[in-house]
Amino acid sequence: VTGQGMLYPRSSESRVVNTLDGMWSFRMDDSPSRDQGFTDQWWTKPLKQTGDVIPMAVPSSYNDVTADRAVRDFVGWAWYETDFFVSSDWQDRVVSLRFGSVHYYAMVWVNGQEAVRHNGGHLPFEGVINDMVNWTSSNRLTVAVNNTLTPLTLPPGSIEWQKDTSRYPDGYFVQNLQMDFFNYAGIHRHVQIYTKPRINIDDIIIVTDIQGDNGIVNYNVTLAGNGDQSVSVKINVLDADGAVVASSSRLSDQVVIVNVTLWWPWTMTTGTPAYMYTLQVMAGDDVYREPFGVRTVGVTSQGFLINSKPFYCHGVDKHEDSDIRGKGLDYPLIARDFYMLKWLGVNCFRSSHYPYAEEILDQADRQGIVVINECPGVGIRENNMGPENVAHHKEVMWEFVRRDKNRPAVVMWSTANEPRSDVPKAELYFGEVINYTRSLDPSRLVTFISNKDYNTDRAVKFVDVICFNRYYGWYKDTGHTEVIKLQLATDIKNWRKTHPTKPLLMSEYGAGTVAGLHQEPSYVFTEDYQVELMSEYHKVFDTYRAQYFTGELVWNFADFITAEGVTRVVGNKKGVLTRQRQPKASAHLLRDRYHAMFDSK
Ligand code: GCB
Repeated sequence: VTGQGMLYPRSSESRVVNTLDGMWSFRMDDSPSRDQGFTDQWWTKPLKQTGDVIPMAVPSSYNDVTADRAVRDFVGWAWYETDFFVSSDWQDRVVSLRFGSVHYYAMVWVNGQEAVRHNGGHLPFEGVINDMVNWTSSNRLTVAVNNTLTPLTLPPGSIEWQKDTSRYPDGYFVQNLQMDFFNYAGIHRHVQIYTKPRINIDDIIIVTDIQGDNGIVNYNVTLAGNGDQSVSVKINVLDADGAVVASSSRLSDQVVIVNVTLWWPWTMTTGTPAYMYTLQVMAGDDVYREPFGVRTVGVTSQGFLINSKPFYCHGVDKHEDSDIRGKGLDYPLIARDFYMLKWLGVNCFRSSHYPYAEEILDQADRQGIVVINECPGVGIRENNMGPENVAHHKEVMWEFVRRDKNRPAVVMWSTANEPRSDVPKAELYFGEVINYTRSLDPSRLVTFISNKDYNTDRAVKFVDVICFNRYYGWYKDTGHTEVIKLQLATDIKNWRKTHPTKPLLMSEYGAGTVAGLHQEPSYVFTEDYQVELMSEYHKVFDTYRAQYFTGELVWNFADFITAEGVTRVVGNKKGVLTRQRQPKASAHLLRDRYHAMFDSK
């Protein structure tokens, strides 16, 4: 009755969506074995019978909600529990339990029976629970979450044991990270129960094209639960006012929107920004409405094309990160971030370093902000490039493309951030991952983010756009903004010489800045230094912008928290906004720059 699709749970006349968000019960398994929950089968009884439980917000990271360091820094299995009812009217329908994301490894039981498990954060998963639920009484939902990162997870990490008992307590270990952000954990996005008819719409793929004034919509609908039964099908394309502009009675077809309104990024002076259509699919008793935009993505040796027009990306790198909730989904925060993206004049962001919530991408689609969609492949080292790693990486790309394939805002997939792309293994690894991703979605571009040099990197030859991160005047030549121009220009020219057919995008540059610190002459960590450093980069961007340099992303949109360390001052302070999303001086610099770009395409 259910297939491989992962359509967003949307209510319709045939579908009901209930949320299980709220306060759940919570406990950590801090037993010496870290495995008591499995030995004692905690899912078979109410969690409070296994020991003390505390209240925990869902969705949220659990780390920063309490005042307890043991919760913040916990590594291992954390257990959650809640109760729910289902309507007895749903017995002859498919009842699914869906998680928007749980970080990292999740196991789910309903009334003590396993419903679903999932390997990896940031992406949705679901299970059909009809055979497990009580239709006339309460149901117990238990979720076990393990945040341990190992050489085989994505992102990879490792556990380091301290065996010297004269210096560390028995069984002491730490989680080592290969990434520069806090490993927030827990049930990060919505938990929903939704129902659909037995014969239902399982997946919808939409790929658009443009012919003159017309929009070409190629779509493919997959059904589940129909067996050999023939099902009546009606497909309508609705415009933004709900009027039918094209239709078909086939599951797979090409339809034409005459005089189409194209989807454009909001700051382009051409066209209507972010115009969205809806594919209304009616199959048997099921109805599903999938939003989409009509636009094309292309690339030449000179840069990006959207709807065959050059697109210069002036944007930011982001994180899902905020006070208290960590990586937990939060609507006020999403709204604020988009107001501030627009305030800054941003037309593009990268979902560094993992897939963001679907509710965030909805806003990108509807507000016309282009997304470079990055997978959780951050910090891949040579020992993370084995066959098992490749297989898991491909699985993650498959889940990621399945989730976001119909989003007009997404123009490029980023398969990794700053891997060891200078080792021979990287050639095999990224050749396979990048080509696989391209085969999953030939309608978009594919890349990874390199911090290696033009003459050492072995994987950029596979990408459509060379994206590179540099910290001239920060990690190197600290305090010396005077060398940035020369070093960056040399860098750009070298990339071009070795890869003359690939446009370039600066995917990170920035400086750590504690809001409120000022000094003249400037000094590292002051707002003045950040402004000065960024201005030097901008001069070089402007030299190459008319040529093959196709975009700039500043690191970072906002300050964010990291693991504790002596190079981080309560987290990474390279935001142009504070963690509370208030501007530093550099935000005004960027705003003036980006707004001036609106009309200079
Ligand atoms: C990078 C990483 C990013 C870090 C940043 C920094 O190159 O991609 O995750 O946070 O540098 O601030 O060091």
